Amino acid sequence: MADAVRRFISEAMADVTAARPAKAYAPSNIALSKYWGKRDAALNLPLNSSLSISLGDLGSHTAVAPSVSGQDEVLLNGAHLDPGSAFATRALRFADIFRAGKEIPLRIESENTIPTAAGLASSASGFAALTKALCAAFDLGLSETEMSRIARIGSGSAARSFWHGFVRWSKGEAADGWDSYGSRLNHTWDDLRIAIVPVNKGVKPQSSRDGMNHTVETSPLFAGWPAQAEADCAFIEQAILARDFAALGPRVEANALAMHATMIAARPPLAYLTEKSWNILSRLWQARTEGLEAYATMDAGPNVKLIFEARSEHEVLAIFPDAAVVEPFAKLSSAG
Ligand code: 2P0
Repeated sequence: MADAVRRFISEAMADVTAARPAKAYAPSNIALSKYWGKRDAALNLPLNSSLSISLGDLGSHTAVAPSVSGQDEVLLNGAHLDPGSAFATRALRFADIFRAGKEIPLRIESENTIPTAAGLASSASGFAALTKALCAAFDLGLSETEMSRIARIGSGSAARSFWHGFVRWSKGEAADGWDSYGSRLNHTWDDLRIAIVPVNKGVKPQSSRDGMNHTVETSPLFAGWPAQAEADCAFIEQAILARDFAALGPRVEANALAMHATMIAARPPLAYLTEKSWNILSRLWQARTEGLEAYATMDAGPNVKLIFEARSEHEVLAIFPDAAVVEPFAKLSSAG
């Protein structure tokens, strides 16, 4: 039997027989409190809640249109993909949740303004933008909450990419995942900055999905993770509401390092962080002993992201001149 989300979509799609051209944008997001581990792999239901900051203009633009060739077509960053490739298969399988056996050939075209698969969460913005574009192409008129719940099935972190600013993805309790979706924190922090310190723009050796499952199955340190992550998420939300950077920064970094510790303890070990990543962390920790107030977070890839306030930007760039600084609350240009 279909799960609750699939039943919901099939009811919304009941009278739909064709797509119209539609475009959508979704920002990428960086988790300040991480999602790592699933309680249901098919529905992408997490073992713990997570909280992210969206990256404004850095994200995915996705267009969906009827395919004139009559065959499904998937393009990524301007290139036609083999329909059997991993990315195309995942995108088309996701579109099938909407089409549910109906003959509606689609052309799906996605452009990332961030490097794909380098641990900068392009699957999050990609599935969020694809969900928005499919909902518009089929004229479903769904809310962001409803779309977040659907996008989660494509990629868990996509549940957090429907809003700018801070977003909390509550893990939910229901077995069918109905209460597991993202919601925006009604709180801005104009001075907050994220810097991406590039280590490697290439494709990572192991997908976060495989890495997550391997860690849950084999890491003796994983048992302590879900409760700690839940506590970190609540603490980080409070620090944001209080706009208390001295509380926020250290907990963001500790949460990321605890996640990486669960991976390093997996058997065999899983290490997304490379020697360059650790060198960046060493330089950061040294600078902190000299007064810098910046903290690091790392995802399923080697790049290091720094979080700090505007007053530290000059100092951060002096130490990491190749860092790309993002202003999450700046007025957005094309992002919409
Ligand atoms: C996060 N990551 O919270 C965590 C931190 C990576 C490390 O969400 O299997 O691509 O598609 O649900 O969403 C990356 O995992 O995994 C991720 P799936 P996803 O941002």
